[in-house]
Amino acid sequence: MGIEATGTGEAAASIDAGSGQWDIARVESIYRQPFHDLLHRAQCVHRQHFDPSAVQLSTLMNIKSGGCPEDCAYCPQSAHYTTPVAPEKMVSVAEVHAAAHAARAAGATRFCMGAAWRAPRGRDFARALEMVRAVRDVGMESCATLGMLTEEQAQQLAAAGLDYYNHNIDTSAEFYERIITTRSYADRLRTLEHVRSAGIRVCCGGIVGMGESMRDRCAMLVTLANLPRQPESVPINMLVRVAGTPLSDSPKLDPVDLVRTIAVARILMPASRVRLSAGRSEMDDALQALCFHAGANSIFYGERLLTTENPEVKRDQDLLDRLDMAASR
Ligand code: SAM
Ligand code: DTB
Ligand code: SF4
Repeated sequence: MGIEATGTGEAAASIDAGSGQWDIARVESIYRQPFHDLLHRAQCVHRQHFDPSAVQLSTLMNIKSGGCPEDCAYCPQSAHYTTPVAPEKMVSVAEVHAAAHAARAAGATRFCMGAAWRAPRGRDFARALEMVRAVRDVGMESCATLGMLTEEQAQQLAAAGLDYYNHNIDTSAEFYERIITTRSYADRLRTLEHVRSAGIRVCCGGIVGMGESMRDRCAMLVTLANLPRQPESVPINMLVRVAGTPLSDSPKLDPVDLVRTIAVARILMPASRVRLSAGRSEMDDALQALCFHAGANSIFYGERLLTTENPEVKRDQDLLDRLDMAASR
């Protein structure tokens, strides 16, 4: 049984130009305000831009698993670490087509393809372009996350009809250097510029629970909110601690900090889809409900993320039903 998209759920949401108005000290004071004041404010902002019962559903597919040359300390797909993930060949266009069909039948509206690449190259990139066309043929919104892009590659993806490109800044510029050494924060921002100038919508967020400070979380949200145009989608991932990665023993994040981070994201980026992303398998229903109340209005939907578990479709349908939430684009 699928979830039916209402298609009417949202108020006319226009994405704010990132006006550069946010600074870290001000955002820290928002983050730190009394919990119920913060949630009230986030819920008010949410209702000015969205139907609070509407949720956008994205399904992920890993089109190239493992063996990545980057050293992201959180990632089980990095070739630098010995993890349960084995490198595999890129999947076929037919497999993508079939998976997109199944995702649409289950109620998802967006199909997101992830590849464990530093950057796409040659024939692999040509195949990724075909995959974008295949997803469009199925009638879903398409999203891809393939690593760094040149200006030309972004334009080719746009020409293939790509709707969204996911490229996360992950954390603050300061903390980033402790998490990834094989590329810079500036590299990340450059790809985002290429995506924007090609006319593709931006999906950009980060990870909480990596041992970052409250200030790092706020600084990350300030960077996102002050982009020349705010990202249309903002995934907030809670670290999935995978054996063999340098962050496998990170202390568990206080769930209150996850909720605060989502509320602040909602306040700073009122018209963006804030996605409660990785880590939901470890969250109970009450915590997820609180995250929706704080302004999250999108999830990854389907039994797998890229290499790790996500809640079963039936469990999500049941939770959304009980919260009177329905799917919308
Ligand atoms: N290789 C491309 C890149 O890094 O841009 C695309 C795929 S990469 C796996 C996409 C995003 O997944 C990362 O930017 C990170 O935010 C998130 N991610 C990866 N491993 C994670 C983990 N263990 N827990 C939470 N999020 C994770
Ligand atoms: C994003 O922000 N989260 C997704 C998607 N964009 C590509 C990936 C989460 C990955 C979690 C770990 C894994 O399954 O490998
Ligand atoms: Fe590679 Fe992306 Fe994983 Fe980093 S997050 S190791 S770039 S797949």
